[in-house]
Amino acid sequence: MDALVPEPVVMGVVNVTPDSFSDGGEWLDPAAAIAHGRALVAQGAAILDVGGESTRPGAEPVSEAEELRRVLPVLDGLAGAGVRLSIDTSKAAVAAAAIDAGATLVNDVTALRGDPAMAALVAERGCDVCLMHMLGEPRTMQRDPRYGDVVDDVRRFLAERLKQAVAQGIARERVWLDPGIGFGKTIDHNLELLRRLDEIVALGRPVVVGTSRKSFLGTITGGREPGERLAGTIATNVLALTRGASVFRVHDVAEARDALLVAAATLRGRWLAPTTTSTTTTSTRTSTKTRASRRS
Ligand code: HH2
Repeated sequence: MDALVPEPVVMGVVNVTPDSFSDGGEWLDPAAAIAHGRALVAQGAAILDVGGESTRPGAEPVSEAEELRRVLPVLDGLAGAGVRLSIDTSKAAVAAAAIDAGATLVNDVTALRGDPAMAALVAERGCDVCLMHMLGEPRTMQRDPRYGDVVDDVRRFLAERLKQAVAQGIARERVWLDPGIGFGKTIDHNLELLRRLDEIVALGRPVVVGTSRKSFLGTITGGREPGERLAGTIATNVLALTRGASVFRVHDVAEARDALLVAAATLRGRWLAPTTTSTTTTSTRTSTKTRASRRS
């Protein structure tokens, strides 16, 4: 099995929001967001995930017009940057405009439940879609989340959403799955999902993991702020790789990419020339500003 470990795909996060839990407000200006996206490409991102609405615990929804206003100039500015573009949205109108601007992946944290028009749009436009598990909705999801067996429950949910997507005309090969780390989960739920991620991978579709800077990493390490959670992010990404995850959604692309390439080469027992290039060093970059986290 180890001989088959593919090159990990690193998805860099471009949050065009005032209130994201780790970098809110840093890239709200379109020019800053475009420059940030280009920097992530230089660091080796294969995908840029552009989002205009925070999904942190307690976040208030954003209107369609505002979300479009935030993400469209950034997608336009990043088209031609040499990587795939993903739109992190649960609104079909935002996804449609993003696809027109060059996005080829819809990252929908509601797994096509947020907007009744989303499944038909994805089917018609033939793009890839990431279906993520979330218990409840961002405003309330961290209020005492409960499961029978968290891994069984999340696996069943994702299998059902995959079935529904296919029933609505989306090709099975276009669907990626994500356990939704931090979305209606306690620390123990997150850890159990990561420990038994192979059970989600067994559904037979690419698995995306998003642990980057999330607050369970801060809590486990004794109260680290979001900008101090890179080591925890890398540890969880490498472990997720060993359980078969293939796409890693991160804020700190250069470091995650290097760790994942070395871990994948080690699992395989041989290295492959990387298909993404990284032209930045990881040792001289300044750390991102820290901010109190509200995500578990
Ligand atoms: N996590 C966040 C947002 N989108 N999409 C997927 N597929 N998986 C994730 O784990 C995931 C996601 C939250 O992180 P971030 O975008 O940095 O924060 P915010 O939602 O506050 O903007």
